[in-house]
Amino acid sequence: MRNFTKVGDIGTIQRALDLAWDVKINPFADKELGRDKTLLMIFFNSSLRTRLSTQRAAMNLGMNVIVLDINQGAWKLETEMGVIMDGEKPEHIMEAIPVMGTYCDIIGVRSFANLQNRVTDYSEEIINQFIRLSGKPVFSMESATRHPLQSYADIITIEEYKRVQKPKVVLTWAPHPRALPQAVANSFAEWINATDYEFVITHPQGYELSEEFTGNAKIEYDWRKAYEGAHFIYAKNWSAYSEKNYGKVLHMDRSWMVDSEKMAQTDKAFFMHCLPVRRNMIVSDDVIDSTSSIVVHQASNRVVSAQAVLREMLRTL
Ligand code: AN0
Ligand code: CP
Repeated sequence: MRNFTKVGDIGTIQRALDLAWDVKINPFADKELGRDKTLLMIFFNSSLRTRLSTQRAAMNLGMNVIVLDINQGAWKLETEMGVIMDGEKPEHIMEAIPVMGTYCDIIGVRSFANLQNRVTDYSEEIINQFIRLSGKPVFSMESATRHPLQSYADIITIEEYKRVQKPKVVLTWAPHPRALPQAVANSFAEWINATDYEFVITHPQGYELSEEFTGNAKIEYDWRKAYEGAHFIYAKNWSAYSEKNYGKVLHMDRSWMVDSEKMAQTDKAFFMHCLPVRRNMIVSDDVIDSTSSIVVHQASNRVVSAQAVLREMLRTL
């Protein structure tokens, strides 16, 4: 595997899971594989889990790691082509990316959607520029439209906790005060669609996601019906995707918050969220503090997904 930006890059879900169990059984089995190899992690946006879990995964594989927060100490980077650079930004990605490529063997990139222009965001300009210009294998640490390392960890977590062969998995929109990308929800839908689980997405009118990602999932506007018999409730906020309202917070309807009344409709469902999560906006304290909440274990699996991906990339260097 040269680049990793979506589920198809790693192959089938079964293969992804086999690789993950392999990493889980013995996390240090491949610590020679990364010897004298350097991972460069580039962050255009903040992170807690991705940064720490990916670094930990790389260290388990014996790699050296360099981390750069573009917004803290690096030159501000111009990303537009053909511009007269008389503004704020002293350096262009046309030079910066190939230069960064010379310092490492593998590059991880985190770059969120700017939520201003749907066409620009969904063309995945930033991560594609890294793939085109760096000369090195590139993986996504959340791009404009996807967060594959998160979705991979989510599937590992569901497999560990499921009590039936084909669980009912529900992705529910939940309120949030600021506009967030659709990436986590898109990616979760893309990965769940690659499984044989029953999959329902529930959200208020106006928060429809791109059909490119939702595929054949059942869209249910009535959360009561969606929650009925669910085995996993996966909460996430996202801003509007529609052309007219792209990137907007249409409302913060707090009746969509995941609370114990809603969880009581399920078949003893587990509560999942990628984190960071706003308590008593997305989920009530009593749900996230209950034994049905598996968010910390879910976050711990980010080391496993990152290590499985890095191991595959190291093997093809
Ligand atoms: C980001 C998002 O919703 O895409 C990152 C989640 C992993 N969340 C926030 O910015 C709060
Ligand atoms: N879930 C996740 O990617 O978290 P961070 O934004 O903290 O990396």
